[in-house]
This record gives sequence, structure tokens and C-alpha cells, in this order.
Amino acid sequence: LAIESQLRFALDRNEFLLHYQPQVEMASGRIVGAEALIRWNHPTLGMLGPARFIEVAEERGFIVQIGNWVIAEACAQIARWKSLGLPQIGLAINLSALQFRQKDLTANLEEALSRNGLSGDSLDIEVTESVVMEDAEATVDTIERMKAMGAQLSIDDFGTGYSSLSYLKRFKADKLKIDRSFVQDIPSDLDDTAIARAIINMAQNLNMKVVAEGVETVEQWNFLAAEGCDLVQGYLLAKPLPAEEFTALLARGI
Ligand code: G
Ligand code: G
Ligand code: NA
Ligand code: MN
Repeated sequence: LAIESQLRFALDRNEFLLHYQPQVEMASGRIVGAEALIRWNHPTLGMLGPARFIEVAEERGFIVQIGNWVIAEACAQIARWKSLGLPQIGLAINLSALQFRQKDLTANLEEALSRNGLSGDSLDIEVTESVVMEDAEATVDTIERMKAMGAQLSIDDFGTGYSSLSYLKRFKADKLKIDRSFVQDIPSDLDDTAIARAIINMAQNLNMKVVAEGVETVEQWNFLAAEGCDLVQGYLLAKPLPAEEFTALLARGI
């Protein structure tokens, strides 16, 4: 109840913030990207993760405004890093299915980019499988406009949803993110190991990059490196960090 009743005021009260988790290129060990992950600094409950409020925000429709705030804040942050002369990275943002269906989504993206003097290749748009599998004309149109802008398209939580491989080919996603549930028990779990390997092989053959999520151990890193995984995100490298801490990490490297 504290969540539902306060959510409508949270944007006006400026209670949302973004944390940033680095994405590291396995071959170079360098930070080449980050994922922006929303947090809500709730007036009485403290810092809340998305699991506590995103579903309610979707049900109530607030997710569209919240998502527009995420787009604006992410672009402002990219511009801050740029003005500090830090290494250029791609920033991934998560878009919910509801937000993806808004007619003005691409206009909002373009506006936030141009207001901050950025081109589209600064952004990496993360959507779940269900979003890209929806064959609505508007979805196809949105994806094409985002790609024309130069933004990357990543399929989040890959393997947990319902994908048609022909859609993957048609939409030409730039990246697949192997869901954390398939990563956590490699290399000891043989089924998960086979799934992770299959996703990496498929992505390579379709010219997509693979990001492994939730990498926590050196054993997982070694397995993924041997299989040809491109990028890694996980506690082994860093947890999602407040902007200042991430900025310091970007400045000194991992
Ligand atoms: O931050 P955490 O690590 O707990 O993220 C959990 C989930 O919340 C992730 O799967 C992510 O997709 C989702 N999420 C995080 N930030 C955002 C956001 O800004 N918008 C939407 N729609 N989902 C987000
Ligand atoms: O978008 P998505 O739900 O995939 O967001 C990633 C989620 O996974 C976030 O909630 C983030 O905090 C979490 N996460 C990131 N790295 C790790 C990790 O190494 N281990 C675990 N358990 N969770 C992680
Ligand atoms: Na995500
Ligand atoms: Mn994910």
C-alpha cells in the first residue's frame, strides 16, 4: 500500500535514480558499456529495487512517464561522462512492453539525445523477448526507427521467454543477454552449460554479440571466455553502482 499510494508522487518528488552496472569486454577486460538500473529512494521504505515497484507501475500506467524519465536521465548522464572526457561507452536502458507501444517513444528518444548533443549510438535499448516477438506494425516501426537512429538493440533475459528464431533474424538484434538463471550454475550444471554454449554459438552465427548476465565467479568467466562470449556483466566485476561510484570506476578502469 505504501508503494501504490506513493508511486504517483515519486516522479514529482524526484525520488528515482539510476544505478549503473559495467559491461566488460572479455577480450580486452575493458568497460565498454553499462546498464542503467532504476532505484526508488522511497520516503519511508528506503532504497527500493525495480522488483518492488515496476510491476505496479506497469499496471497503473506510470511506467510510461517513469520510462521517459529514465531516457532523459540516461542521456544527461552520458553527456556528463562525455564532458569529463571519460572513455565513451554505450549505455543500456530497459524499456517495458507498454512503453515500447507508445507512439511517441522514438520522438522522446530523439529529443533526449539532441537536447544533450548526443547521437543514437550512445544508447543500447534492452527489451525482453516478448516485446520483439509482438508482430504489431508499431513494434516493427519502432525498432526500425531506433536502429536508424543508430541505437543498439539488446534482447534481455534471453532464453526465459518465448522467442521465434526467425524474428531474431528479422529484427537483427545487436546483442543477446543470456539470462542470469543460465549463468549461475555453469560450469557444473551440464544442462545450463549446454544452453549457454548454444546461445553463444547461435549468436555468433547470426552476427550478434552475447552478454552474459550475473557472472559471479572466475570459473564462470573462464567457461564463457572459452566459449567465445563477448561481454560480461555481474558481481564478479561490479554490482550496480550509484552514478558517482560508477564514474570513478570508469575513470580508473576495472
Ligand atoms: O536492478 P535490478 O538489478 O534489481 O533489476 C531487476 C530488473 O528490473 C531488471 O530485469 C531490469 O530489466 C528491470 N529494470 C531495471 N531498471 C529498469 C527501468 O528503468 N525500466 C524498466 N522498465 N525496467 C527496469
Ligand atoms: O534487466 P535484468 O533483470 O536482467 O537486470 C539485471 C538484474 O540482475 C539486476 O537486478 C541486477 O542487480 C542483478 N544482477 C546483476 N549482476 C548480478 C550478479 O552477478 N548476481 C546476481 N545475483 N544478480 C545480479
Ligand atoms: Na535489463
Ligand atoms: Mn536480464
